Amino acid sequence: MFEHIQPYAGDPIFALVDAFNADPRPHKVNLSIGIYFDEQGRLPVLPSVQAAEARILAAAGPKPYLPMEGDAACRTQVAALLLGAGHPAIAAGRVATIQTVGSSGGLKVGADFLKTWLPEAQVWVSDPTWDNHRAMFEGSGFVVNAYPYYDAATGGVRFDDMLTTLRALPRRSIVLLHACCHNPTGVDLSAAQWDALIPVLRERELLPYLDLAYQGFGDGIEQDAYAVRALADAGLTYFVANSFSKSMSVYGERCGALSAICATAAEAALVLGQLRFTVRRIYSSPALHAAKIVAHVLGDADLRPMWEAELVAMRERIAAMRVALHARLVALAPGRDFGYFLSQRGMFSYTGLSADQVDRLREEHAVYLIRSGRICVAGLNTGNVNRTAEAMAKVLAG
Ligand code: KET
Repeated sequence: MFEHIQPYAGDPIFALVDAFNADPRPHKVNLSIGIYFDEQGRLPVLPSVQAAEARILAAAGPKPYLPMEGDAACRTQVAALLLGAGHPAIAAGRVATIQTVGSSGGLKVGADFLKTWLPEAQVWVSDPTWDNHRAMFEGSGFVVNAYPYYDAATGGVRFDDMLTTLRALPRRSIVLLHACCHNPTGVDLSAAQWDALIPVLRERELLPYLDLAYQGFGDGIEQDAYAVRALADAGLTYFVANSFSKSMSVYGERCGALSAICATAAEAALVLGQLRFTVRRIYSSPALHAAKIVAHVLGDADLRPMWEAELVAMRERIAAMRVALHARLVALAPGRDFGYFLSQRGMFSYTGLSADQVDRLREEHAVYLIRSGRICVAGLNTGNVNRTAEAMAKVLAG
């Protein structure tokens, strides 16, 4: 029955985490997966989330099924977080938000929905992007193409080439965009570039699909929602999948959402209905505990500012690690340009290290990063940043 099954090569990110965990070297450094670790190298439990969970447990409530679209309070909070409370699109009933199983669940529900309702469309992702984007959309039956994005020569965005490619796409093409903290490069569009991109999206009648997995890790909760809000303000129809895995440090709880911002309330109702059906036939309904965490943290007058301050502290610690790594590398490998560590945003930096150099870092120095050369800066701390810089300098020296 199953003899013909091809072995699964494993996911490049999760496989590396397994290899890291199995590595007996005590000084090993994990810069592989996009997870925020604290100064002690631990996965933090945010006090705001802890307080929310204490309240949830104290209430000792029953555990019914949630509806297919998820918890109402959670969905309301998410829409307000993304667009800003009282945004006209919300007031007009043009936003259909569903709570999903992580933002991965949201991306996938959206992909299946779009394959049903825009079956001829093709998907365009940035070159490069998170590997799972391609896998997810191909898994839903789409042809996935790449538009120019990262410019290795300048460390910036090939913005003109990106626009030229998007201008030539058939109408109703699906364009996946990282709303902030681009994974894997850490290189984002500026506000001015978003403003220049929006008319192209509109004129070509493209469907933007935003992925917002790192809200708060770039410049701040509000600033990192610039793209989400600019598209809404411009009256575009688009999707946005957002995650709380990183921003609330609740990876395994699978807290995420998918929102469709539509032209009319009637369209939003149609989209919501079909999103519900899509959920029903995949996993029926999302998780109750995830909904309660998100609704409490975002909706409570005491917990919300706590969480926002905790997010600031995570962002600032990453920024301090960028500065520390940069300073050490400049000292150890003079004449090379490491300015990208300071200009790139969010959890990731794209080092330009080759796959061979990445292998050497892992094998000779127990420093783990994925073979594209992406490092998760949030895995650095004052205890391992110098070692990491020394290892990188040695590998760069040949
Ligand atoms: N989108 C992006 C851009 C992203 O980097 C991740 C996770 C997700 C969505 C998924 O988030 P969630 O809400 O937990 O389903 N990225 C890291 C972990 C992973 O690969 O799953 C990573 O790139 O390391």
